[in-house]
Amino acid sequence: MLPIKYILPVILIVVIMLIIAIPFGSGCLGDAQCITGKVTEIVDGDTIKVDNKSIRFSLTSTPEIYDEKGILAKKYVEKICPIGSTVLVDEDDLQTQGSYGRIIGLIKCNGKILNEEILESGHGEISIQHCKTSEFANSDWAKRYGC
Ligand SMILES: [Ca+2]
Repeated sequence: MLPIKYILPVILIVVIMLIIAIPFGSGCLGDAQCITGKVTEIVDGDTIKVDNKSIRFSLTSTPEIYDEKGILAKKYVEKICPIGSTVLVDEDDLQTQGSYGRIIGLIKCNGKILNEEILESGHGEISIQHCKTSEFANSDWAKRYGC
């Protein structure tokens, strides 16, 4: 048994360690890349750059940028996750081959999942064809939109 005067400091240390560990523990699913970085460019409604690396939103697709709807989708992403925001990229463990040199993943920004937000806002559509090849197909949002 520890002397009573050590119990409080030990409890305090444990609590502080838990507080530090919690944000890291709740990061990514699976074993693929888990990247924390800053948004350096909004390319379009389903692709952004994080520390200059291109990230394609898993399971979602927005119209091309030369289309009016594509521009609106890009503006929406800029609004909810502006350049300079800190994001967490959870690479899709079932699509680590990427897409045209882009990492495919789930992006968390300002407490939101961008993949989900782009669907919920009506700016994008779910990529049904990838439901069988995505780590995130069983997420609540993916199922809600048709996976
Ligand atoms: Ca993952």
